[in-house]
Amino acid sequence: MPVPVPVPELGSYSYVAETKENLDWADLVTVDLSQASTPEGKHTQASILLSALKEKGFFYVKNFNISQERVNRQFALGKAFYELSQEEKDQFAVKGVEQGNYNGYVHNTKRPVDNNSKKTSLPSRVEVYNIPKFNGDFEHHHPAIIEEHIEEVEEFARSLHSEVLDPLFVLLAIALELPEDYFTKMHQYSVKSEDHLRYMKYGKYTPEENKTMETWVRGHTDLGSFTLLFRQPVAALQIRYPSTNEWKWVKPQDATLTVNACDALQFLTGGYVKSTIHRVAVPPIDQQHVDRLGLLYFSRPHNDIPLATIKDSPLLRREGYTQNDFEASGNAVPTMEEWTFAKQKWQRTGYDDPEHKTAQILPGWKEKVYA
Ligand SMILES: O=C(O)CCC(=O)C(=O)O
Ligand SMILES: [Fe+2]
Repeated sequence: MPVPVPVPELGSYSYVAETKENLDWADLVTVDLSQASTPEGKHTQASILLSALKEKGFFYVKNFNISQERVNRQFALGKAFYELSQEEKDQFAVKGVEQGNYNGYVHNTKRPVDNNSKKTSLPSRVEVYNIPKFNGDFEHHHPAIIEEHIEEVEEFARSLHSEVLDPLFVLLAIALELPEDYFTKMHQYSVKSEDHLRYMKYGKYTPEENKTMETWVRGHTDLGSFTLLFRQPVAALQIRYPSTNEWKWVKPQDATLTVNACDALQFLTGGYVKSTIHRVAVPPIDQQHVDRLGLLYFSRPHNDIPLATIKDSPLLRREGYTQNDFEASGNAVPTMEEWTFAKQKWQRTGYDDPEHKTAQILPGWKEKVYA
């Protein structure tokens, strides 16, 4: 049922103009969810999705049934959150980062901003506010500006599940020749998983400061199933093509989401689906005068799902994708919960340790920081 859009007392959110620079854009396909209601349409969209997952790991999604007004209000809410004082935001800091917890506010100024040939002494200006599921498994404790709109935030998060993720999981199941509910059953909103909705701010640097760095966030893969990125006009996201290792810019497309497949899907499919490496580069000069605000959703399988290669997919069997790295090395397959906390802990701690960039985070799995 469509949700009535409340009066925008948050103030409107205005997007910066797109860059005039001719960047080396990634060539990504678009999954059209409005075409996925008939059996033939589903099969067509499933094969588009499959080609994206095999080749690039990133794709666009359009016609997902969530109005631009609702998206704009989430950006406005994110902007309002970041306008709070540092002291107010710090009251909502993640508790237990060292244990891999990640719900709440993080502003990790100790995190190195850059890992490339250029060395900057400037601290990271990335701020993150992660909001967990509203299914009863997680505490919700937010600043007043979010609390006042909490029902709308919940509605938004739930509709990302029902309008975007569930349809994508059905297409993925069809593509892998599995029963249609194969993945939706392991991504139910009511069941415990470490999903989060995120407002993310990349504080701007001056052009002079930007010259001392190449990236704002180093190359990495995301740990869950699919990450949803709402259209963000400041060009900065780059993906590394799995086939050639070239870095390409992701072009913001009107009325689309950018989606990437993540580690859990790579493990579940024995490496068939690519969890693509991506990073956030310094934006082009004509967009360096603004903060970059992100609206993202990180979906993950239920905490108790073991990350073992799916054995029932005729396609995976035919193509020889029968083992992931844990299975191939004879190590125990982690549950999604074990994997999530091991990787989040690694992502958030230990940068000072020279071993960090290639640390073993679980038996059978080494993580890596990419340029
Ligand atoms: O801001 C972006 O475009 C990407 C952010 C990202 O990769 C992440 O938060 O994992
Ligand atoms: Fe990411």
